[in-house]
Amino acid sequence: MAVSAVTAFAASLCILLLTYKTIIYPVFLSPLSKIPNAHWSAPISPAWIIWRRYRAQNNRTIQAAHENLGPIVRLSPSEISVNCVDKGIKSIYTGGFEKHEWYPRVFGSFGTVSMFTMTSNKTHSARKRMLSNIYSKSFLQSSPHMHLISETIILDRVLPIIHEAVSSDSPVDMHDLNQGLTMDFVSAYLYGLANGSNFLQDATFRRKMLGLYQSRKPFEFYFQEVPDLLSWTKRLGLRLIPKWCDEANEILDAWGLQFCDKADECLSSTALDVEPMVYKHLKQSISKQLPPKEKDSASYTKLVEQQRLDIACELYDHLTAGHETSAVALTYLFWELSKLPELQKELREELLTLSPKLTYPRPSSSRELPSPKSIDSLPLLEAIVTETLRLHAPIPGIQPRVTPYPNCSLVGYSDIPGNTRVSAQAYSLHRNPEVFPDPLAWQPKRWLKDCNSAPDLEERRRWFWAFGSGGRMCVGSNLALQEMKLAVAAIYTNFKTTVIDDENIEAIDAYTVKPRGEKLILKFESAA
Ligand code: HEM
Ligand SMILES: *[C@@H]1O[C@H](CO)[C@@H](O)[C@H](O)[C@H]1NC(C)=O
Ligand SMILES: *[C@@H]1O[C@H](CO)[C@@H](O)[C@H](O)[C@H]1NC(C)=O
Ligand SMILES: CC(=O)N[C@H]1CO[C@H](CO)[C@@H](O)[C@@H]1O
Ligand SMILES: CC(=O)N[C@H]1CO[C@H](CO)[C@@H](O)[C@@H]1O
Repeated sequence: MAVSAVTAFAASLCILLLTYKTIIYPVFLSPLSKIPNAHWSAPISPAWIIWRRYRAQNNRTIQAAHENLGPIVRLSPSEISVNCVDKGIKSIYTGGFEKHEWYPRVFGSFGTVSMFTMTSNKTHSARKRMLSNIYSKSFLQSSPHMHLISETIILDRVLPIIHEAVSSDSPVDMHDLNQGLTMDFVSAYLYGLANGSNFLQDATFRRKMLGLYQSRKPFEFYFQEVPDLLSWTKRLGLRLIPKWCDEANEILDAWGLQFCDKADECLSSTALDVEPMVYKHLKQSISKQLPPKEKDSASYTKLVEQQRLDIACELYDHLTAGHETSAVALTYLFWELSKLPELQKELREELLTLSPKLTYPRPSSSRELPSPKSIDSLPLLEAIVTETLRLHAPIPGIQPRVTPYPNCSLVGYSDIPGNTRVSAQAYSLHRNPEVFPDPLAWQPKRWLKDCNSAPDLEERRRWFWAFGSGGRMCVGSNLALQEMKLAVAAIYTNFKTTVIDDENIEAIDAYTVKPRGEKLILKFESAA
């Protein structure tokens, strides 16, 4: 009798405690309980938002929540989303909140982490210091390597391909071509032009590798959002990720490592077409961390091998981050422009002010291109690129961080506990109608200085988040902008475009996007 009373008491105490911990505290007492719930179940379970993400509806779900409930919403017991600059992305991203584990879970490679996937602030800054200089705007604009890469890719690869399509009256799959263009650009800068990719001229290899790369995308969800489910099913001998995904990973890793090993053989070269800029720079900085070589060199050799993988992982990440995002941006830029012949004409007038002009075939045997600086300062071109990155941000989705200990304040809510997952998304920041009137319309001229619509240009720039912000902001933004502007300038100096087939052009809902149809078929005509 006494014993069962004690048991019953203990059991009810347990139930009470459990109820307190899983319902009463998160729903009524947690500081997070004051934040509007994106769904009634958000305070007690992450199931709702996980389900939305599984259905590939992350961006629209979060967008709808902010539209209905304002600049801060609660998505799950310990996840919130913000959609404002002051007290929002400024506190989180400029404030240096660390990255969530979400990144290394899905974007790791070679069993190690890159600058992009590192969560810790400290290790990240050490790596970023090694790399930011060679990706800075002034460095890239005056780099003789970039100069040669630009000349080669534009004059020997891109323009001849389009010129040929015009002569034979053939349509061009611009999305396919863009991926070749951006891969060739970034790989040439990473590993040297001679040992970089030549996707533009090798369509078969290009389609094979890009196919492998894209094939794994539908499975990112499992790594990102339900890693425990992955490890449990693995223990039970079940496969959520098909075997061919692992095989694709192996082929891509081997490809990335091969680039590095080839670059390593060319370390002593200073020839402009061979010297592997990023590879060399990173290798030099990282090997400074090696201890002096000792007689018993087993551990030394192990360290050297680890560094080989660290470098391969870092550069593989630049290769993938670098080609996919810029290619998608170019695809949407060509799509929007192809619907507006008048704007193409205006752009061409601006491009013809460049000196020398980017006309093709080259008037004489000259291969000189206009300086990157002069291309960069064309206002309409700048506006067209910026507006494309606003409306069609290549990374429109969440960039998850964790709140610092012991607590912090966001959007007027204080005492937000440490280790709360928090994110913002470009998709929503870029659709605020108070900052971007008529947000769904592609209107490059909203970025021009003499465009007087309120709020002012400075405010619009503050809300522009295509490259993120703060310490973890995109390191490749200057490279991306320089290559994109050059490609657009070279093409619209010479050609007019119209859409032939843009079926399923709308973006998939993912961290990095692409058109659902994975194509954009354009007709090119000579502009002259
Ligand atoms: C239009 C083109 C591009 C867009 C829209 C873009 C966008 C972004 C964004 C939003 C982030 C922050 C991601 C996050 O915190 O979740 C990022 C980071 C990064 N991007 Fe880009 N990117 C572009 C091109 C490139 C290129 C060409 C490279 C190649 C070098 C590159 C390399 C990186 C790296 C290494 C990071 C991690 C930086 C860090 O954590 O410090 N990106 N990018
Ligand atoms: C991360 O670094 C930034 C500076 O880059 C700093 O302001 C911030 O406090 C750091 N955050 C943490 C959690 O250490
Ligand atoms: C939040 O942190 C401050 C110290 O920065 C501390 O004084 C305060 O008690 C904390 N609030 C809660 C609810 O833990
Ligand atoms: C990347 C992207 O924009 N994905 C989707 C976000 O949600 C809207 C609907 O709200 C879709 O139209 C987009 O395709
Ligand atoms: C494997 C490979 O293609 N390596 C090349 C890298 O670039 C140098 C310089 O042109 C060549 O000599 C190598 O053959």
